[in-house]
Amino acid sequence: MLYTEYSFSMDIRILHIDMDAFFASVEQVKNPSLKGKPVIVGGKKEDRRGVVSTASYEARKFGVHSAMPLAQAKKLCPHGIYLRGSHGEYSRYSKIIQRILLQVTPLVQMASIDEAYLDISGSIRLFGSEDNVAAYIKNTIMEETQLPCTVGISSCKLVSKVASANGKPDGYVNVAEGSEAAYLAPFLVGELPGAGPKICEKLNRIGILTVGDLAGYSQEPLKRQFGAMAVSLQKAANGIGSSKVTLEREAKSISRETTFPKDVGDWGYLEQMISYLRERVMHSLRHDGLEAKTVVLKVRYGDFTTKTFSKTLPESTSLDRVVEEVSKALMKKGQESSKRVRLIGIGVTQLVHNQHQLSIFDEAGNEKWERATQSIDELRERFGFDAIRSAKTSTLGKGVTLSTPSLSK
Ligand code: TTP
Ligand code: MG
Repeated sequence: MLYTEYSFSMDIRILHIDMDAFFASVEQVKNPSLKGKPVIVGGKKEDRRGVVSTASYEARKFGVHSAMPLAQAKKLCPHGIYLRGSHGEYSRYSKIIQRILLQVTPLVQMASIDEAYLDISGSIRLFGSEDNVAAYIKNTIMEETQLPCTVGISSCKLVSKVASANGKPDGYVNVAEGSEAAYLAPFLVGELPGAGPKICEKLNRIGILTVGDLAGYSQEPLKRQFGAMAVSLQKAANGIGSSKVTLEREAKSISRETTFPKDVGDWGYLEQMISYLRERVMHSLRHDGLEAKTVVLKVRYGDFTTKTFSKTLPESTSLDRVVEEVSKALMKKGQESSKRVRLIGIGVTQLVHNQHQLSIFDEAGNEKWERATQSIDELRERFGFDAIRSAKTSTLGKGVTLSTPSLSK
């Protein structure tokens, strides 16, 4: 049946991710002998002044926390390992994390060096579920950086942030649509982002201890106490908040990759998978009205060595046919090693806004291809990417589910 008119509504789902004990965890990755030990970043043990930047969860057991004077931390945890920290490294890891997050959706807002909000509304279908999106992010960050993080998902930024804070460390909390207020109700008001000590003290004085107390308090007396802020406080307490993620910058590349459940040695199969991933990349590229100049193949072998092979075209393109030829040549290079493959992916970089108009193709034959591609794109936009499958990817089965699909932009 052909549907000429259809409508659908999509619930907005916001994912918040925050790295666990970020600076301290990076130090533990850099020096694995520190794993499982109380690591305090902020200064050397002999420093008299200064405050704690962060403490590993092992050190937090002794009461050490961010912003505590180092002298006090040393009293609480004299056997701790005190480090000055390496800020260049933290930024480097932050960028790696951001790159991974951009594989899930282009709608990523880095809120600080170790946290981000993602609008995952449009990615859930590809991953199968919200839980899969969270698992993908946690697993990929762990695989690429060895760093733990916590993820919260809800319908707005505020609730997702509370959820991730509450799931720490190495956790995941999903607050279902409609249950935001009930989820927040038992927390102390101080757990609401933005409710600082002064506001909390004022709230406590009028008998408001929990978020639930605040949500149910009558508005008029609250207005007398807090003025205009009363409305935003009660909104927050009811789990109503912004779901708008602010984008940092435009996409620099588009890629798709997948990790196999078992290492693969069959290059015929790998070629089909690459064809499938490439078609998805190119579809997304055209969807955004872009063309690319460089094609990159990424192969992670069974022994965890990762290699990238790339080729830059004389002219930018958005045509599958052109990129297919390049990717085949790159696959030959990737195959030179006889190792089995753990992960494979393909991407395009050096993106420019569409240079070519349908009617002015220089190369004979391209116009036909472009028209055919356009029709396929239109059908896929309407009925989903897998509604049409090319012969090259047919033996992958209907509706490929990538074990770790990656949608990077
Ligand atoms: P946070 O995310 O607040 O803390 P965290 O990642 O160390 O621990 P967790 O999220 O698991 O509770 O901050 C991120 C980094 O920012 C942190 O590792 C160090 C730095 N930071 C400071 O330098 N000073 C501070 O007061 C805080 C709160 C953080
Ligand atoms: Mg953190």
